[in-house]
Amino acid sequence: MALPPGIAFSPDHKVSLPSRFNVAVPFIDRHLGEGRGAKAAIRTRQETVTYAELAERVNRAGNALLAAGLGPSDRLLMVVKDCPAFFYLFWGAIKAGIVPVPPNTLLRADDYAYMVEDSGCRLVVYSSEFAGEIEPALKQLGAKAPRAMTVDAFIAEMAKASPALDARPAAPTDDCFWLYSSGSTGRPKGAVHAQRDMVVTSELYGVRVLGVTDQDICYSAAKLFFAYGQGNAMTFPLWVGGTAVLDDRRPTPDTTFEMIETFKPTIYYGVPTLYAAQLAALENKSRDLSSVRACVSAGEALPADMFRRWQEKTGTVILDGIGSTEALHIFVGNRLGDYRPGTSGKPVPGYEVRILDENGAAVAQGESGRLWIRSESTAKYYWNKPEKTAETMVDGWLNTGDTYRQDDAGFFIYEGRSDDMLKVGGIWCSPVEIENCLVGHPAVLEAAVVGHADDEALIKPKAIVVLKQLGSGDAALTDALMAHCKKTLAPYKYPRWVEYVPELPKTATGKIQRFKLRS
Ligand code: 3UK
Repeated sequence: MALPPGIAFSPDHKVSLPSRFNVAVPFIDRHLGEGRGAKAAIRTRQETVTYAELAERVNRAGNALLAAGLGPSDRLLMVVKDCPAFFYLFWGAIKAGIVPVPPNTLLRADDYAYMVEDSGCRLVVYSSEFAGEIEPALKQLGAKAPRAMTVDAFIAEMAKASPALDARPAAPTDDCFWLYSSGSTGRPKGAVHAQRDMVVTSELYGVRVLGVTDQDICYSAAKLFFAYGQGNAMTFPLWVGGTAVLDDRRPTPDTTFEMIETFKPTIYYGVPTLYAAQLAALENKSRDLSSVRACVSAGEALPADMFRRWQEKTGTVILDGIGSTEALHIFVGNRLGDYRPGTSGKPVPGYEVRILDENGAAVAQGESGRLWIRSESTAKYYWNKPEKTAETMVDGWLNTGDTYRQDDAGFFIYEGRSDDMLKVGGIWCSPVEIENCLVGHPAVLEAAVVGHADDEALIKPKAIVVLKQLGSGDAALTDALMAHCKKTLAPYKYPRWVEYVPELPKTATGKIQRFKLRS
């Protein structure tokens, strides 16, 4: 595929961009000049949006945001399900010089109240499905709350807005959009990405590793709010003039297989938890995956056994790759001609990757160490968090927080996190947050949460609880604790097992020693 005018990559995969440009032009407007106006950019169960319609609606959305009083660099918090309006808001904002911030849509009022305040956003646009969390969040902020409207109300504003909008010029390294990422302690951090970052991930991983072209139909069970989903089903197809398939439902084996059979995607992107559930469903009913030329997995490690069972059942390989919100997409990944089950693959061209020991020296081949990466797609900084920025981003290098080693053939093998963070269904889960929630239950004195492997070898949270009343908890209390967590936290965070103990192992300074509880 020819690169858009004015954009080039050097032989060592460094991007060159015009000094003044707007990234909405190569991703959206370019396709009109290249004759794709009538081609489907987005397909959903309800509608098809052509590239011409997309470009016009992006302009209307940008104008509607400007009319709502947002100006250059103002933030738009968009809590939007996977639907075409996600594209209109995201690209309309960028084209108008406004910074879109799409958070995880599974969070609770408290999380949103924090993000509204932290981001200082001027407007919140939300799918009405999320009103039950967004409206209390805004109420909680009282007079400090910004304006808010539902996606439906915003679409009505778009209808009144002009269909023409000039792209606001920016430098390739100017702030463009943010993604919130959680840590083991403290609140989520807004990772600030630049204009060029989506160009880099789309070309280096999308085109050069996956081989995405305008013939591809991309369907991602991982949602657009996740950096993984954003690349999979928005930036990669838009970069090459392909088609994105979106579904607003919670992904289950039934919905995902139905989408694959109906829309016949050529690339399917999932997460290990979902692949496990899909494999279980394939035991009872065979499904037609013949359109799919490649499956991709990320978010957490894909067990080798799952790779083999999937290949046996479907005839396709799953390409596991590790990415992060800060790197924006996959930086070490398997590829079609070069994969090894049970590994994260090899560095994506253009990503410098190092495994370092505690002193910052490169480890010997085969030894474990901390994974650091450097590339042109990594976030510039965390909003309002200079210390976290300084810890994580050092001289242009990004500390991934993951432990890795390389096998003899150069494949990277995941060995766990260097912090206590868990990945559940590919989404961050902080043990501390779950512990705090458990301690909020009247029966609980103390709690520790660790990762525990389920039958599929996938990690889920397990709680080890000390009760106020001596004696062990029973099944009814376990159910009550699980229900308490589901109600208070994003539902995927509840502990799948609860164990009762008389006391927790602690350091001299009283810190829970979670590593002693892992099993
Ligand atoms: C872990 C993996 C083992 C790892 C992401 C693809 O997951 C993504 O971003 P997050 O910021 O989390 C990053 C962390 O998740 N991880 C991700 N993929 C793998 N561990 N094997 C894997 N294949 O701890 C990493 O540091 O939520 C994934 C593309 C974009 C993304 N943002």
